Amino acid sequence: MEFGALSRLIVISNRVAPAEGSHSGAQGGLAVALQSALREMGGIWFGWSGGQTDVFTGQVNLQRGDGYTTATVDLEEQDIDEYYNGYANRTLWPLFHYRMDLAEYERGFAGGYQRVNERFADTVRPLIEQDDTVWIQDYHMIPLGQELRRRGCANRIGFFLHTPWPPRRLLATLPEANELVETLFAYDVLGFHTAEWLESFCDFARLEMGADIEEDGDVIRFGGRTVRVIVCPIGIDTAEFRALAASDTAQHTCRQMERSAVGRAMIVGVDRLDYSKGLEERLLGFERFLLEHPEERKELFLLQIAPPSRASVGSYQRIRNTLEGLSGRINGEHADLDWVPIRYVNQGYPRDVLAGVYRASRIGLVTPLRDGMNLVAKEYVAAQDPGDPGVLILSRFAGAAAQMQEAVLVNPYSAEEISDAILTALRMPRDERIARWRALMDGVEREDVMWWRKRFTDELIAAPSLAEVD
Ligand code: GDG
Repeated sequence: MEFGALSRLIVISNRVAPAEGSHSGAQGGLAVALQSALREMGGIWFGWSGGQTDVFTGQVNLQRGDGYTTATVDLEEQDIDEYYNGYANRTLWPLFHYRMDLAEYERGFAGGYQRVNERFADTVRPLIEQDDTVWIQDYHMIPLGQELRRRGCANRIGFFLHTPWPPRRLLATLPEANELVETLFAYDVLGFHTAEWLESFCDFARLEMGADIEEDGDVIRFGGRTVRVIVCPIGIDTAEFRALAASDTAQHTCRQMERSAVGRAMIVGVDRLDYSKGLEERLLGFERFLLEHPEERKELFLLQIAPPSRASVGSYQRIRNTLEGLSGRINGEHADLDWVPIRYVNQGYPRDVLAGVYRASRIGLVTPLRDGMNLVAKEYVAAQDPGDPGVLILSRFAGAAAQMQEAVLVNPYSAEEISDAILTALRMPRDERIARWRALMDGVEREDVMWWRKRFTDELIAAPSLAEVD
């Protein structure tokens, strides 16, 4: 079904991409996809400005741009501490990535999260018109749908989770797990990247809360509400990324990297500096390769790009220190006069430079311990030279692995598997590299980010609205 002529789209997420002056090459695929949906349907993108105010007033900063409007609001310092740095980044993010050891359970965080979601609901509710379709993004905003319902919003409201959904026994450790999951029944459609995350959600709903699940598993009933659950894997803007990889900057970067590699094979990793990305295990797996294959070791090196993220959270400061120590130790122990095994870089680069780096790399090493999807794996594939592509090594615990079975799949906790996979990739004949890449690229092209947002919005628009049901 195509978008209804009258239906505008209201996208709500923690942060908002600017409506004006934005160049699609400068930002991620998600922003590009949501912008294109907003331009097609018209509408509003609402979220936190990233800014702070002394006293929350709910005053919205509206910016009209090319086809849609952004609406942002400032938060108080306590809101930012409890909602963003607290519940979102210290509680839900680690828990949803199976890291109970890092998850902090504090009532203050849970209270702040709820308060900010109520504040968002108060602020955005007056902007929503009767026929609008509302699409809420990610774990920062789980209760927002329910808060909108409490404020009389009978519109179609969908929720998409960009992270994994944890197994039910893990989620049950969260003190307010049931209340939080209950709020998800305010939505009409819930989207997950993989069948595994969706099944974990259904397990919790059924076994911990007594929800009814229809036989084919895609409709759940609880507390008088019926919710449709769908697997809807996000993709990248493949056409855009291919164009980036063919740009002058990318080609220049590619040549520069090849020159600096002096005939050695480059392995690349690109990740936000986050403990979920398996960076420590990756470096140890790479070191294992150096130890197990002394004859090959000076034939390759690892470039790890890891721009810092969420630096005010202690667990992120710790992982940064650990990686600095580990990369320093490995380089100290293995480097030679003319060779350093790891180039560890803590800064971000423009996307066209990244595309050139991907293309110059013989191996893309993507080994998260747990990841909702992982877009770097898809970007790596999209940037390759079809006649001489590199090899993707991918964690079986990334959501992307469900779609990317032709990658060399590894268990990222096993240094031995990472080491074996590097050897397999290095020795892979060109024919096999091309065959695997072609199969991966077909998927990356078919299920791109436009496909993703259309799949979700089509489901949402097809859902019976509360206004129709009542
Ligand atoms: C969440 C979920 C899910 C990285 N370094 C630079 C840079 N990046 C870009 C990459 C990629 C993006 O950041 C990272 O995307 P991922 O998907 O790998 O990971 P998260 O940030 O954790 O995203 C994830 C995603 O949401 C979407 O649903 O796939 O599972 O965790 O696009 O290229 N970009 C630039 N310079 C860098 O140095 N410009």
